[in-house]
Parts: sequence; structure tokens; C-alpha cells
Amino acid sequence: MVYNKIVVVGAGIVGINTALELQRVYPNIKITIIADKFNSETLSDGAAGIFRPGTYCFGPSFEISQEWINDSYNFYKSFLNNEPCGINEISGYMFSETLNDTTKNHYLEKCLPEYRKATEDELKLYSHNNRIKKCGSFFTTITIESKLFLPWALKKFINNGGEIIKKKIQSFDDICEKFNVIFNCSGLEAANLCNDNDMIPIRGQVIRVKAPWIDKFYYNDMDTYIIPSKEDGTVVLGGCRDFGNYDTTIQNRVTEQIIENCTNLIPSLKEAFNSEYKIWVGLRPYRYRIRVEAEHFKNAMIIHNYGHGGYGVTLAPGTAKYAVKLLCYLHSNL
Ligand SMILES: Cc1cc2nc3c(=O)[nH]c(=O)nc-3n(C[C@H](O)[C@H](O)[C@H](O)COP(=O)(O)OP(=O)(O)OC[C@H]3O[C@@H](n4cnc5c(N)ncnc54)[C@H](O)[C@@H]3O)c2cc1C
Ligand SMILES: *[C@@H]1O[C@H](CO)[C@@H](O)[C@H](O)[C@H]1NC(C)=O
Ligand SMILES: *[C@@H]1O[C@H](CO)[C@@H](O)[C@H](O)[C@H]1NC(C)=O
Ligand SMILES: *[C@@H]1O[C@H](CO)[C@@H](O)[C@H](O)[C@H]1NC(C)=O
Ligand SMILES: CC(=O)N[C@H]1CO[C@H](CO)[C@@H](O)[C@@H]1O
Repeated sequence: MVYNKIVVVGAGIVGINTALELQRVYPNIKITIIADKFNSETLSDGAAGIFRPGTYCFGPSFEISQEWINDSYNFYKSFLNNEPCGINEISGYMFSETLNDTTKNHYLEKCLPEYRKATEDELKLYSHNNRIKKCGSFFTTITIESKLFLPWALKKFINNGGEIIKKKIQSFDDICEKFNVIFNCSGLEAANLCNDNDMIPIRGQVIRVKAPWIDKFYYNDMDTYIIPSKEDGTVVLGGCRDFGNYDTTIQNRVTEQIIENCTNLIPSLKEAFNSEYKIWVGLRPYRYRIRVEAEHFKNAMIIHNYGHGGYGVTLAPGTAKYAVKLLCYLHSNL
């Protein structure tokens, strides 16, 4: 069996990165993407896109999780000040009002150029309205704005000779005759496509509003965050994390809490609400471990790459590289 008829199912941030990595490693093989949703129709489109992984172990080990993060960071960094694809450098703070230091991130500490504790003066500066910041960290990272990155990457994929097919597949049976390698980057839909009961939505809701004077990101306890876009002067305000909640309608109570929590953190945001704002809801495709593994399926090989939860933009290039390596091992063992 020569594994050379390759399809990627999914055109979110994970699918698109996987497809680009395949073209890089196999420049002479035509790669196909099949997806029912592209660009602005995907979940990935709505993400603020900050490069910041969770601190738990989401890969097979902490070491491999760190490898995914390093690979992703180096991939995105290579586009800084280079091509206009929505990737920018950004600095900011994570604060906590409790004494437990929840603002440390051992993964980022190892890969970012600047990562330090916030000083006493900085903590004081951001302690308003009796909300005392007890600890914090300051770091410089990257934002990847999917609204720009996805269409740019898709165009690059097509210019490299890639083929796209817009349709929904009901089962891998539909495509395993035409293709002998299937990369399964179907996000939350993997729950149905792979009968994977470990897939759980984590409901998120964010507000996007114009506030071009905000030039740093800010996090506080209870999932409060403010992430500016360097592309269009808007900020993304969040948020919430409701495990197991499939409700994609807007919850007004959550909107009010986000506005309250974010304006407490950065009072100048109050002014932003004099103009229009947009509310967006997305279901993060969470799995206790991101699934990147190969599996025989009839005459084909399926290489799964899904379950990135709240960190898909951050981790996609790293897990894509790892997934494509699994195919390389198969080839080298033929
Ligand atoms: C409010 C919010 C904020 C976020 N902010 C960040 C952030 O700042 N940083 C970060 O790293 N992450 C963030 N995330 C998480 C990030 O959005 C996800 O981890 C990421 O988008 C998952 O990408 P994906 O490619 O797996 O899924 P998707 O974007 O959902 O793509 C899935 C693809 O699979 C296709 N597909 C599925 N089933 C089928 C089928 N049967 N047939 C054909 N095609 C199919 C779909 O059409 C689609 O193209 C955020 C999420 C939310 C909700
Ligand atoms: C990640 O990068 C850091 C900094 O370059 C390095 O010290 C570390 O060994 C790398 N870890 C892995 C697993 O690649
Ligand atoms: C702080 O940590 C202690 C133990 O490590 C835990 O019992 C407590 O609930 C934590 N408090 C907060 C506010 O997270
Ligand atoms: C806002 O903060 C309160 C506590 O101050 C918290 O209970 C709530 O979950 C937060 N809401 C959102 C949407 O972040
Ligand atoms: C639709 C389909 O064929 N899905 C397969 C994906 O992988 C799982 C195993 O993880 C299979 O059980 C499914 O049949």
C-alpha cells in the first residue's frame, strides 16, 4: 500500500495547518481538503486567537505538549513583519485577585522572548474599584487572527496546487475508496463522525467592540479577558467556559457579566460601549487529551487531529506537524 491519496477533513485552523504542513513535506502529492464549512463559517473564525495554551497536559506527555507549543510558536513567529496574514506581536498581563498564583504558565515561560512576574507597581496600577490584584505575570506573545489567517492560508494552499471540496461527509466510508490517508480534523463534529464520547463542548461567549486605544491584552480571574486586534482596532471581551453546554444562542446575563467584569478590569472600556458591539458564541471542541493518532480504517489510514478545546489556534501548527510525522513513520516502515 502506498499512502499517497491524501485528504484532510476540516478547514478550521487545525485542518488548514495540517494541509499546509502536508504540502510542505510532500510537495509532489496533490492534497485535498473536504469540509462543509470554510473561513468565516468555522468555529476558528471567531477565536480571539491569542497564543496562550492552558497549563495542563493536553498531549501524550508534558514534553510532547511543550514540543507542540514550541513548534507552533516558531511557525507563527516566522510570519511576523513578513506576510500580511493577521499575525502580530502583543504584550499584556494576566492578573489574579487571589493569592494562588494562577497566572503562571510553565509552557510559555519556556518559549516566549519575554515572560516575567508583574511588579508591585504594575499590580497597584491595575487595582481599581477595590479589586486588588494580588499577583500577575507580564509577557509578549502573538495573536493569530483567524479572520485573516484562514483565507490567506486557504489561498496559499490552492496556489500550491491543493484542491478543495465543499461538502459534508456522513461517514469516512464516503471517502475511504478515493483516498487512502484521511486526516480527521473535524473539531467538535468528531463526536459524531468518530463516535467519540470524550468530545465535550465548552461554551464560550465573547463581545467584539471598537476600542483602538487598548494596545495590551489583559486576563483576570473567572475567565475575564480583553484581547485587542492590531488589525482593526476592535477588542474581544470574554468570557465564559460552560462544560457540556451546546447552547449557541446569546445569553444576556453572560453579556452583562462580561461587560461588568471587563470594565472593572479596564475602566476606559466603558466608553467603547457608546458604539455598536457584536456578540458571538462558540463551542470549543474539548477532549481531555487532544487526539493525534493513526488508526487503520478498511483500506485507508485515518490520522486523527482533533479535540483542541480552547487552544486550537495556539496548538494547530504543532499538532499538524506531529500528525504529518505519523504519516512519515508509516512511509518509512513500508
Ligand atoms: C470564545 C472562544 C474564544 C477562543 N479563543 C481562542 C484563542 O484566543 N486562542 C486559541 O488558541 N484558541 C481559541 N479558541 C479555541 C479555538 O477556536 C478552537 O480550538 C479551534 O477553532 C478548533 O479548530 P478546529 O479546526 O478543530 O475546528 P473548526 O474550526 O470547528 O473546524 C472544523 C472543520 O471540520 C469540518 N467538518 C466537521 N465535520 C465535517 C463533516 N462531517 N464533513 C465535512 N467537514 C466537516 C468543518 O466544516 C470545519 O471546516 C477559542 C474558542 C472560543 C469558543
Ligand atoms: C522548547 O523551547 C525551549 C526554548 O527554546 C527549549 O528550552 C525547550 O527544550 C524546548 N522543548 C521542547 C520539548 O521542544
Ligand atoms: C487556593 O489554593 C488552595 C490549595 O492549594 C485551595 O484550597 C483554594 O481553594 C485555592 N483558592 C482559590 C481562590 O482558588
Ligand atoms: C464575572 O465575575 C464574577 C465574579 O466576580 C463571576 O462569578 C462571573 O463568572 C464572571 N462572569 C463572566 C462572564 O466572566
Ligand atoms: C465516520 C467514521 O468512519 N468514523 C470513524 C472514526 O474513527 C473512529 C475510531 O476512533 C471509528 O470508530 C469511526 O468509525
